[in-house]
Amino acid sequence: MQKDANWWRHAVIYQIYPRSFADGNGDGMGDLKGVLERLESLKQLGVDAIWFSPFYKSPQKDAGYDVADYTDIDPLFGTLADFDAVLEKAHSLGIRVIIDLVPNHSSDQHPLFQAALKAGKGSPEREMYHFRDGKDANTPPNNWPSVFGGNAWTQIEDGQWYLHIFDSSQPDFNWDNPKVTEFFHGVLRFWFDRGVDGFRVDVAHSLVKAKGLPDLKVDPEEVGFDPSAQDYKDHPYWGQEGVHEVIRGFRSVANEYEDRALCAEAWVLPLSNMAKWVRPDEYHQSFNFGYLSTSWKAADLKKVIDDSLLEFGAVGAPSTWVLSNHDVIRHVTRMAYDEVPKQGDGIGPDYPQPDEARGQRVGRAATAFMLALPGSSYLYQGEELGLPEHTTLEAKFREDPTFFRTNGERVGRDGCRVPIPWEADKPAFGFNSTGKSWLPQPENYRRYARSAQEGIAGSTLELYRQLLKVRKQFNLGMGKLTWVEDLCDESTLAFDNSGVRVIANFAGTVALPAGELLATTQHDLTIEGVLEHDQVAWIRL
Ligand code: TEU
Repeated sequence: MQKDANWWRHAVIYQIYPRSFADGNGDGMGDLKGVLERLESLKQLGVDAIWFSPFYKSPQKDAGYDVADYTDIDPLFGTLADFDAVLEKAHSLGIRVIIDLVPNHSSDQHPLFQAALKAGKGSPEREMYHFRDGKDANTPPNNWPSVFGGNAWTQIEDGQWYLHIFDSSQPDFNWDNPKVTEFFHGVLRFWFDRGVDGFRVDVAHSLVKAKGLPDLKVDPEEVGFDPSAQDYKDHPYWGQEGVHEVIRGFRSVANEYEDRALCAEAWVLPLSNMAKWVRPDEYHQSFNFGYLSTSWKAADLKKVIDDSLLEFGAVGAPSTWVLSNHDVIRHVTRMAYDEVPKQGDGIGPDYPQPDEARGQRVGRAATAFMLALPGSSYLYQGEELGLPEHTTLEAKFREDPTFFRTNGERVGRDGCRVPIPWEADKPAFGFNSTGKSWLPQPENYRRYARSAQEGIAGSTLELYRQLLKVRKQFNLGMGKLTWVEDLCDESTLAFDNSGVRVIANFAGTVALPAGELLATTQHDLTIEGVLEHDQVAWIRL
């Protein structure tokens, strides 16, 4: 791997969701062998790094975000040797690898939690987690809700309760206990020593809880998880000041090694708050969820980009940009609607179905716009195919704990996690050779298969390849954005970055300025032509 201490400042990072990328052993569940076989395709796509969602030993109650052993691979996905092989091959292809750290909670099957259960009330083992007596025999210690629905406390046999901000199978660690810090520094070193290039840190904003675990002052039923509805200054577990000390600890471990990077998954708003997470001695990057949540509207996009560059720039950090991941409705489907369900709620067969053509058009434009922005971008597996959400998944296939904890009221996130299609005419669309698939693939995935797009001018796959190629050629990730104010109004946005002019049209048509057409979402567009609505063009200045 070439040395580059700044790789994370400009990298395009591709998220692999191991359950659904490629299945090497044919059991219907993706695995590391499958990843190894398909790595070349990511090289051809032109990404700089991969982020792996969890592949650790886990009972899979929350698709692997319930870790029972932080330093071993679940047999579902393979072995440590399989991981080493993936890492080696990725590095030989010039692709860096970051993995997921889940420090807010473990699985209830983790030996530390099992020991805590056994050791009993008041023991040092229980101090690794948050065990408390209830307000009375049947009332939990406070009113905190679980992100997945219901209460954040579960009572055990001896009457005590334990805290879980997510599922009851995911007890929260007690980050006031130095033993927890020590444990996770060990985990970081284990993987850094093995050669990983960094970590994406799960729910990075929730690790530290307010002293005494006070009640939420707002109605938990109402605000639940929505970050925009919460007052962070006063919130007892999202973005507590003490969490920054924990982050500095992670950073000092990363600094023991060369060229490593840490990215925070912190759903905190406003952006000025999020920027605190990427101060020079904290995380290198943080997902820009403000950007993800912004709809395809010229004025809103301009504002969120300006705010991001300003706020992250003020602390010397690059901005990141992201449109899709394994927790949100895929962006080509989100953008097919005027109104979409709340983050995490998902779309089921009873919800109005998306306008697929609109979603494709706007979604491709949104990506072409994003990939020209300076900073680092995240892509979610399948989006390079324009893959839509599975919006008609039947209840019997659902696995997301959100579905079960809300009695199906919120269908949850399974629709964006369906195995991706590789070959249109193969079983399971080439996900494996047996045709098994842990979630059924909808029939329209055939059209989106990689084989149906490879070498086809105007396909989404070829669009992504071209965008990534030009982005690299002009080093857009390290560039500087300047708005072309004369071309910016309520229906058009234009900016220059490193000798490339990017024009996005939101309504009507717009004439293109002179210059070589480097990339465009509008197939067959020529420089003499006009850019239609919801299309983007990159032009050499
Ligand atoms: O997600 C953190 C998080 O709080 C949300 O994205 C959440 O998934 C969503 O709001 C549910 O409605 C991270 C992981 O990305 C997610 O997959 C895990 O389920 C969660 O942490 C718990 O580990």
